[in-house]
Amino acid sequence: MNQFLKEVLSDLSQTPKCLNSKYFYDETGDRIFQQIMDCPEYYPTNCEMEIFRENSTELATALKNGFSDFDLIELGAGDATKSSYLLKELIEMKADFTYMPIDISSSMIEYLDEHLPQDIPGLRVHGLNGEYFEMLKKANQISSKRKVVLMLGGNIGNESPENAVAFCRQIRETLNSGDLVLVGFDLKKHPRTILAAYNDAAGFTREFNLNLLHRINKELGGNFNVSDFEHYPCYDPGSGACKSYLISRTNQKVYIGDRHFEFQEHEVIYMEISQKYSIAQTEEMAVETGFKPIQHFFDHKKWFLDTVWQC
Ligand code: AVI
Repeated sequence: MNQFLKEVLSDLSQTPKCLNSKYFYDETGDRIFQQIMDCPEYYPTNCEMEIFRENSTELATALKNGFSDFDLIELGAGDATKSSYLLKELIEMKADFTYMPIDISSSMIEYLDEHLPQDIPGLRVHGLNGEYFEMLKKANQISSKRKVVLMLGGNIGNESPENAVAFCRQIRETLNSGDLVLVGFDLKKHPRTILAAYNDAAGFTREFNLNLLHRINKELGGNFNVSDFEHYPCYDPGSGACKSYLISRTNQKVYIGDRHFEFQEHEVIYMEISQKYSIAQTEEMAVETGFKPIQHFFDHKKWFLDTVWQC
């Protein structure tokens, strides 16, 4: 049984039912996520872009940190738009480094391997296609140079705070004393600003969530009647958890292959968490997971934080 099917069957057997937001990103999901990033309410991408655009020299200096040579690893590099600012700056500084983007998408890695050295002459790229921890291990086998690891986009927010701590600990275990990481956190701000970002007027976030039901229908032989589910985002300013749910509009039975799942009217499927942090909470997380927070970079509204941690 494939991993996607296994997880979906197990997640829909939980109380409350849930699905894993890592499965949002099929081809349609990627396209919808691009629309979310372009919509006026969704601020995190623009904030982090501003940090990279406006602070590229300071960022490059902080990450180079006097190393003569190092490997710059990016977890979930995507098309590397943000990191390109940093890569250009490091090349201008004549830093001796290899950029190692890690991504689950093989076409993205092929694209980066081919295009980045053309766009940024002098850049050495060694793309790694696969799961984060497996590829981090591989990066350590390929080279024993100092490591600088980028974890951008606020992706860490898509883990519960407990899982985020476990994730950082696991990253720390793959690194050596003195290595650096740069982590992007979406910060707590006015609750209405946050809720609006996950409840955009054009309905892209709703489509993003519902697309996972379409994906289950297409790939796993499901028969979700997608219009029988309503998207319900909410933000708890106390805990900083922004969560999205799909709510069954009616009593219904859904088949996935030969398994079926009963839904009561108003029953939920918990879809995604986008956890928001205070600056102090990010610092506590660093210390709790074996890092030392070294330097903070903010956008001008202080809505997003890219923070440098040292092992
Ligand atoms: C990828 N990740 C950081 C996005 C977020 O903000 O949690 C995913 C997303 N979900 C809904 N809108 C965007």
